[in-house]
Amino acid sequence: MLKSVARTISVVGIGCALLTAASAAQAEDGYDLWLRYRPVETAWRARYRAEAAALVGATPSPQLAAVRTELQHGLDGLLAETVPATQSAPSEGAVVFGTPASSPLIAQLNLPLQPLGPEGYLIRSVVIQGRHVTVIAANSDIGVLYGAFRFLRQIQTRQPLDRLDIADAPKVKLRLLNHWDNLDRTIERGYAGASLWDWQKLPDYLDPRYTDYARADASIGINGTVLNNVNAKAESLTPLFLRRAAGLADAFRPYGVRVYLSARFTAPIEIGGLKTADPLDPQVKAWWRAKADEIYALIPDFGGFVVKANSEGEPGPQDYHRTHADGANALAQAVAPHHGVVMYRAFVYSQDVPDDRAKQAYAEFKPLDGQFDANVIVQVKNGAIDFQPREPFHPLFGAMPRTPLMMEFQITKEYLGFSTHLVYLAPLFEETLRSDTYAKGPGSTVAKVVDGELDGHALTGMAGVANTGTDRNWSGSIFDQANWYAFGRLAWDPTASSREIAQDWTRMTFSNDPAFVRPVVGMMMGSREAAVDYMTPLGLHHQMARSSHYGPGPWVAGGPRPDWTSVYFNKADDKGIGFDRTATGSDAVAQYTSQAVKAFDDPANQDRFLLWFHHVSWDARTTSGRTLWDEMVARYSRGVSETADMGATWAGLGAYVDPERFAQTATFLRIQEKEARWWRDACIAYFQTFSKRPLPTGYAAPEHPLAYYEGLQFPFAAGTAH
Ligand code: BDP
Repeated sequence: MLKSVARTISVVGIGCALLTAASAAQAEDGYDLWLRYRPVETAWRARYRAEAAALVGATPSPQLAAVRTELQHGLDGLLAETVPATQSAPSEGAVVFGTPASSPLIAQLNLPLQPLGPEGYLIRSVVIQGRHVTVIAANSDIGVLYGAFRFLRQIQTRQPLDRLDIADAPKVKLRLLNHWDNLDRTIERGYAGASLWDWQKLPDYLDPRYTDYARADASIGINGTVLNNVNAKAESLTPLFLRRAAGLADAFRPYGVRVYLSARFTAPIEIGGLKTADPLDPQVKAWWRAKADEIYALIPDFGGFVVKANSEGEPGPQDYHRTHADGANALAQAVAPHHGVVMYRAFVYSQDVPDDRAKQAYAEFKPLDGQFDANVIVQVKNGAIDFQPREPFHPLFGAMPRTPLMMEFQITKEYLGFSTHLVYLAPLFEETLRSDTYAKGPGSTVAKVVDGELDGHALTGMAGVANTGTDRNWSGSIFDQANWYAFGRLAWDPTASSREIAQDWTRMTFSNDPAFVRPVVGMMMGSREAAVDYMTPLGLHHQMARSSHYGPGPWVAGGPRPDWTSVYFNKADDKGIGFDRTATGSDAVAQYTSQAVKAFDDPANQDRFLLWFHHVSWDARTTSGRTLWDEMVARYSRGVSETADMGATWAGLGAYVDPERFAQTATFLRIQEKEARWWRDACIAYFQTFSKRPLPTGYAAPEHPLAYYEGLQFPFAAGTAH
């Protein structure tokens, strides 16, 4: 038997050598994401074939069937042969998967699974009946699935399979994508095509892409998806759309991805025929309860609601003189009998409060600490303004110890160049998560607030505003896939390293060759700082064009409200630039602990947040020794040259990448360089009207006069409602 397997291996081996050579030249469109499963190099193949020689595991549930399918598909692709599969008999080198309930082999091993909880897994090299095998074991079928993806990653990143002993479990409970998808399939702030959800054909037609979406999510540990825009339409809660959502839930269930919906606060009026949506009105409460019952009848594992209320014109409890807690609790009580949750967003700032916008969420939510029901989690953006290239952590983190707070990051790059700029977001996520709130002394990081450790919360979560769409490559560009990937990995473990995640992603997405991995990871790791430099250096923020948010607009003024303008945030005048948020200004700093404020002003951080917290005179010296004006020009220019460097690095890597992905990335990098220059030139031209200082020697003047930049218009820009 062994002999004949060996013979097959060598025959397939020759075939595959040819196949590998051919596939290097073959175009790829990015559809496979980081789950490419292309054959490993010959040197690894023999090794892996011996260590993953067979698949053993029963498939009594759809989840375990998904495990089997994924392992089969993955191993067949990576090892370039059909790996034999059986239900039970362990052969030498087999991969045995399952739970103690589904696999007698695993049950008899008495593995230490208990501490791994409902979603953790164990991958271990063991001997069963005298044979060396690898077990992928967990308490639940979904845990086994996560373990299977982890096992495949081991091969995809060329790690050894012998002597494995990996135990892992997620640190965060709700790991969700938030889709800002509208029911007409447009996507608010979406840059990767139309919505994946083909509502018209649902629930009868389940596009196979739904399965691939759920596979991708599960491969990085994402366990929930909010299907519709936070600017929700009440219609998403009508029977028609609920049936359609149930179709999606069916498609995602084998992969452990639960469906959630954004709820419009006035749905009881708009689709329920009530006269009010007052959360304390008994009829309103009853309406939400009945609605929840109706949803759970269709989607038994429905996760719950996301609510954007009294924010940017959306209705909410304050319309009825009730608090956010009243609003959240009314919905929470409706889903509580079904174990659902309410994720209530803290992204609020009022038209009527003439206070610094950065202060308003804290002002509204902090007094409500302790007033939310147990199944409410308050969803807080990483910073107090809005997903800017750089913001200090949101002051609510650490400030509401009696309320579970979840993180909201934005994966789609609304403020970071849409899909044509290569900006790897994990360093931004990591910077926020590692920030110290000092709420309970040093080490009270945002990550510890989010994973519940700091205040002992069991309900924990992290949401990422999704960047997916119908583009073949899912995310608008190949490198934007890395942001989806990194979000999942950080939601699983908020202390993970952005660099290590980049390494894994690069290896899985392109190549394991160190001559490729090293420069690409270098590019990725520097890319966010480059974007900060060419868009909003030194703590500037909210300087983009009005409404579309495409390109620079530091001159944006007027319009419906001051805090939707750029001048409100840059406060440029003859004396200097920046928002004074100290005690002499808006005093937003008072919302942070004094140690955190000290850290913001630390020389190491000062340049990062200088103009976020201070109005600084043009001639003030920065930490570099240059004047502020000279430093700004230097930063903008550095951002441009860093994008040019990325283009040059990529240009030298053609040998490692298929032509299609290589060429698209090269073109996007050229767009990025052009747009970085646009940002630099437009901002310098505008701010120079205040600084009235020449550019330091050696720095080129903006290509066009200011009026040119101010006059640029981009009607029908992507991601904007028309
Ligand atoms: C802003 C977006 C807007 C969203 C809003 C939100 O520009 O389209 O509706 O955030 O998060 O970043 O609610």
